[in-house]
Amino acid sequence: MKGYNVAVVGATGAVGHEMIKVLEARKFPVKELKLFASARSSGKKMSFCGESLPVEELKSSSFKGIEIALFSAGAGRSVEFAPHAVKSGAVVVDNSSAFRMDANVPLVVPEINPQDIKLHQGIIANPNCSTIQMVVAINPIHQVSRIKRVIVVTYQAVSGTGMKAIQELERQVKEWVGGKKITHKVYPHPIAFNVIPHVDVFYDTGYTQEEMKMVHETHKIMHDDKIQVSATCVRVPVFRAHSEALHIELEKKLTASQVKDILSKAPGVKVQDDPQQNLYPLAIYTAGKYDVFVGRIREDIAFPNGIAMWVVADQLLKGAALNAVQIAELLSA
Ligand code: NAP
Ligand code: 3JN
Repeated sequence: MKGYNVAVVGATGAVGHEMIKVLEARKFPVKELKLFASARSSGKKMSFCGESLPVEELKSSSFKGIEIALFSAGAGRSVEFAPHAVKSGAVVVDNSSAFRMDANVPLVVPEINPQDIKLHQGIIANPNCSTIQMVVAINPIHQVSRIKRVIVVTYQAVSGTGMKAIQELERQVKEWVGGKKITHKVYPHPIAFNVIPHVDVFYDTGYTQEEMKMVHETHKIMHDDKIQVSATCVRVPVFRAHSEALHIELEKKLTASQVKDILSKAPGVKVQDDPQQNLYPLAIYTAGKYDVFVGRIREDIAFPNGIAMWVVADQLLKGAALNAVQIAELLSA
C-alpha cells in the first residue's frame, strides 16, 4: 500500500493530539509525519508509532513534499496557511470554520456524504463537532422519513474550547476544594459547578455563532436547506464528549421502535437505550470512543410525528480528529 507524507498542523492542541493517536490507531498509511504548531512549541517532541518526532514552527514553506495536511490550529491559521499547503500539492482536511461554507469546499461526514469529497479543489472541510454528532444521528432517520424540524440543546465539554479550557476546569475544581475563590479567564463565568448558555460569539438575533454553524452546516452536509434547525448551545463542566437533547419533527410518523431499528443499523451509531436498566449514553463513558451514542429514544408528545432522543459523542474524536482521518482514508482509498 502507498504511504503518504502527512502533516498535522496544530499538533500540540487538544485535537492535534487526537489526530496523531487516531492516525496510529487506525494504521493510516503514513510514510512520513510532520508536526507543526506555533513558535512556542518549536523543539517539543511528540510520539507517533514508537518514534519521537519534533514539533516545528508552522511556516508557509512547511508543506514541501506533504500530500495530506490535517489542520486544527484555528480558522486564522487555516486561512493563512492552507493555500500554501495546496500550492505545494497537498490536500488539506481543515477542522476550522474557515472554509466550511465555501461553495468550492466539500463539507464532509464520511457516513453521510462521502461522495462530496470528489468535488474538492485542494481543501475539504470537517464540520463543527456539535453538527457532526447531530447529523450522524439524524441522517439515517431522514433517509426513511424526511425531517422537517430539529430543536437541539447541546451540553458541550470544555475540551471543545481546547487545552486552556481543560486546564481552567481542573484549576477551578482545585480552587473550590481548597476553599479558594474560583478564578476564570477562558469563559466569561466560572465553568466548575456551573452551566453557561453561551458557546462562541453572539449575533444580534440572540443566537450564537456555534448555534448558527449547526443550522448552516446541517443543510450543506445533508443537502437539504429546508430542514429547520434551532439550537441552544450550552457549556457544561465536563472534560470530554458533547451531549445533545434532540427533538425532531418528521414528515411521516415513525414509532420509537422503528427509529431504534433504523439507528441500530446506521453506520457510526451505537444505540444505548434501556432506561429501566439506567442505560443511556453518558459523556464519561463516551470519552475515547469513536461512535455516536444514542439513547432515550421516544415519541415526542409535544407535536405530531415527533421523536426525542439523547446523543453523545467524543467531540475530539468523531467531532474532529476521527472524522478528519476518515476523510484522509477516503482520499487514500
Ligand atoms: P488548542 O488545544 O487550543 O490547540 C491549538 C493548536 O493550534 C495548538 O497546537 C497551537 O500550537 C496551534 N496554534 C495556535 N496558534 C498558532 C500559530 N500561530 N501557528 C501555528 N500553530 C498555532 O485548540 P483545539 O481544541 O485543538 O482546536 C483547534 C481548532 O480545531 C479550533 O480552533 C477549531 O477550529 C477546531 N476544532 C476544535 C474542536 C474541539 O472539540 N476542540 C472540535 C472541532 C474543531 P501551540 O501549542 O504552539 O500554541
Ligand atoms: O466549543 C466547542 O465545543 C467546539 C468548538 C469549536 C471551535 C472552536 C474555535 C474555533 C471552532 C469550530 O470548530 O467551529 C472554531 C472555528 O473554527 O471557528
